[in-house]
Amino acid sequence: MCSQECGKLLPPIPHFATNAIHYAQEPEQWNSKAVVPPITLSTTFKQQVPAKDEERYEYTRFDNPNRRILEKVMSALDGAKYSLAYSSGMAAIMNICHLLKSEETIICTEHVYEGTKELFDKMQEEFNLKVAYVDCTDPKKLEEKIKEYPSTKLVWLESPTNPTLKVIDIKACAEVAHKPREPKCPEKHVWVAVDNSFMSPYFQRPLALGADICMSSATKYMNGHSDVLMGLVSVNKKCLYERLKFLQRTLGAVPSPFDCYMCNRGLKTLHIRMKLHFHNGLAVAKFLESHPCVKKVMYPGLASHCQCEVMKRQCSGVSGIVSFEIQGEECNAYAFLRNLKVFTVGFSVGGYESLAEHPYSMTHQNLPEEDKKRLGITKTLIRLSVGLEDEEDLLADLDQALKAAFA
Ligand code: P1T
Repeated sequence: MCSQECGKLLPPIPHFATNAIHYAQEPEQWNSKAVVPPITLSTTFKQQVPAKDEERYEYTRFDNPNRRILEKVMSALDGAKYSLAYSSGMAAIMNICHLLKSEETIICTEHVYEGTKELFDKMQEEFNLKVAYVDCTDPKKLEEKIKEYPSTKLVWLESPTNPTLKVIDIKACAEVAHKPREPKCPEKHVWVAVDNSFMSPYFQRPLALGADICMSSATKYMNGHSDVLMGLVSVNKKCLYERLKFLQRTLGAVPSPFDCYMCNRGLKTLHIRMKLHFHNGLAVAKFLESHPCVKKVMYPGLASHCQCEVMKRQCSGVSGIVSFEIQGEECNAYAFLRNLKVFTVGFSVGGYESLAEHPYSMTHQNLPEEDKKRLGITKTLIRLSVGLEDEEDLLADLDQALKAAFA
């Protein structure tokens, strides 16, 4: 079979690289005139007068120079008014959960990172929030769920989803969630949050598509070097920002100045890394689609992906995450993973290095068996995070491991 690409995607976002490199980082703002923002490790800052001043630094949990730079850069990249940084992607999600009051409902797309589901389920069990799951690849199903749960306050989307790379029409879901409901009052407004971790703002900007909250595990593409754990959230509404800012300060799950420095450094090359992740990801997806040891390839950059039309409407590229079903059984999947040499078997995605994992027994191991079955997380499913190595080395490694898996 000859693999086809999905076709023309959105044009690149103007000024993205210039903003990543320069926005809010003019050397004139610090005494040294350093071109690279200096790292400020101090946890406390001298106060000239003991009065409140929003612009001044007081205590590093509240704000610090490296976090402020990173948050400003991130808001420029996400096309947002405000951004906030957290000590991990999960910490960011936890802060968003705290926007809800007890008895309010989160409607979450059923294809979702397992850590997110575990957190939502715990919030339901112990904090009296309601959680309902639905297949948001069909906005009509989301609409029905919102009607079923009049206390809906948050719709949680992830696109593409982890690990089967389903694509959700963010604009259509946001329109459904934002339909006026009776009684008409601001309290009834449903917030739409999108986990953008698998795309980065270089390829997808959820706020421009109508979402209220864009969340990213910056541990992935944003930092891009597999050496920082971080979460980032962007919003446009001041009321949301103020509530999140309060939670960021009081829950205190904030990143260190050093990690902010590192992530900001990673952002400088995000645009070039994403182009190469796309190039290598597409090459791997096409190669796998034509390989006799592979049953099915899931990659939103291929014409065979059933939501590739949505992808073309909402993205300017596709990342390096490719999932596929190997022929045979679990033992063949294990043998494939054991024989990889350039790809490393490990959790996470989005680093410069290629990784491979077995969602059934790794990232999604705690999902009940019936959920795994319904969501297509089979024993023969493999997820790849295609890195920045040479294309021919990646293809050769996959080829030899696939052959060895059936030898
Ligand atoms: O690991 P952390 O920075 O806390 O981010 C959590 C998270 C949130 N959202 C998505 C879509 C994710 O994939 C993750 C983390 N995922 C992995 C570690 C993984 O291997 O899939």
